[in-house]
Amino acid sequence: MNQRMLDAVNAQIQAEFQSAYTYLAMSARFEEMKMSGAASWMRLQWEEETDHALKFFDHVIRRGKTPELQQIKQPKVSFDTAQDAFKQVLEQERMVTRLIHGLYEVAVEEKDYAMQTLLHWYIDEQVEEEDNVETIIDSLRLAGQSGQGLFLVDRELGLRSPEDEEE
Ligand code: OFO
Repeated sequence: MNQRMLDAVNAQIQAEFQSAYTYLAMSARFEEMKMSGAASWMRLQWEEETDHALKFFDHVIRRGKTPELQQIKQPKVSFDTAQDAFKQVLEQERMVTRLIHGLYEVAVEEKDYAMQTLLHWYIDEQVEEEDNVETIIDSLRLAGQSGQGLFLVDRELGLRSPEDEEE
């Protein structure tokens, strides 16, 4: 792995941890809103993003290099409805998708075939994540902002478990 590739992966490790941190802050906000299902969903998402960061971290080490961890900023989280929150999640995931695609372009330019193979997993993962979040936004739209519909969606979000996630 050359220096350009390593710098790009270090930046992506930061982005994954940053994203994880934002989800944890969103989990706290949902706890405050007494939506424990959505809070639990966000907490699992925090775990998943942390795993994404570690997958890059381990790959760098396996390739005989040393990851250089970068600063994680304070997450700015502000929303009053679940629909708003999940729209922000979708924006965030679309941004991560762009970063992953950018990283793939670097891997192609640098002829880093091992990195390209690793990134196939992330590219697929992003398609799945965006799709899941769009489905949640649709459910929230149908449920409306209050009442039983929202209660049911929150309960469903709380059913997400680590076993649902593919490695
Ligand atoms: Fe959902 O972002 Fe990681 O890769």
